[in-house]
Amino acid sequence: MPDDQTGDGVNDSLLDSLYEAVLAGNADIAVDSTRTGLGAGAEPLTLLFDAMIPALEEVGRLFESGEIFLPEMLVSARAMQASMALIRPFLADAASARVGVFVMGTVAGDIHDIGKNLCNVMLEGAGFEVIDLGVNVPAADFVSAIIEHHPDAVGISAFLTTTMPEVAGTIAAIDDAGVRGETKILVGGAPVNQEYADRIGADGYAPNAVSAVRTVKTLLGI
Ligand code: B12
Repeated sequence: MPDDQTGDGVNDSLLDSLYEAVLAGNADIAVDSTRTGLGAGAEPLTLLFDAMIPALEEVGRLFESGEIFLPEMLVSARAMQASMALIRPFLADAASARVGVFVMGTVAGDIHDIGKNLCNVMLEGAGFEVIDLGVNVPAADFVSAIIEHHPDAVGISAFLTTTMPEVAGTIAAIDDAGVRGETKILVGGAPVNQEYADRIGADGYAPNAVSAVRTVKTLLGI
């Protein structure tokens, strides 16, 4: 069961029901709980970080230990995405001025996008124009996007240990194409860490969407 870690007074039973709904993959209840919470003035980030994300972490643990299988993981992901759609406007509309352009994508071979999408929403909320290349993005497409959009920063996301080498490969392709220029490269995703980011020559790493915004702003001197 999640705690009200942010202490903004959201009813614990609402957080519990949202947590259980995402865990069980019940999108209807997840959406209902999210709507009720938002209607009662709950902080969107509390719903995310104290209920929805812990539920997906538990889903990952249950999958790893063989207690649930891919279909269960999929319905939980769908419940999370349905709830995130309600939260998105609260986070994305916060910015008053545009501070930069951010190109984001999940590497080739990888279709995980919930974490990436959450980063996008928070970046938009901080004033970035986000160009989302989607999932399963070949290194060459990151290079083309840099040539086309001249972004202030590029985010490369990976969620599998098997697709982590694609992060390094993408940075190498950007370097080889001679388009790194003034662009800062951030990397992230569940298996990525600061040590790996340093080793492959990324400019920054962040473990979650909140620190992704903080890190890119620091890198760009905003
Ligand atoms: C949901 C999920 C799925 C969904 C994805 C749906 C979707 N649209 O994304 C589905 C069911 C499709 C799926 C499929 C698979 N999955 Co999966 N999945 C997960 C799960 C449970 C949750 C991931 C998630 O969304 N977390 C919530 C978000 C909010 O957190 P996050 O992803 O970490 O993102 C945050 C940070 O990482 C950071 N961040 C993310 N991106 C970026 C980018 C930048 C630039 C920055 C700065 C920061 C940043 O900010 C985010 C927000 O705070 C994880 C378990 C886990 N603990 O991560 C397994 C997990 C990632 N999956 C796993 C596996 C094995 C698979 C499959 C191979 C299973 C299979 N046998 O087919 C397939 C792979 C398909 C493929 N080719 O990509 C393993 C990976 C193991 C490993 N070490 O490689 C995990 C860890 C589960 C486990 N414990 O075994 N999966």
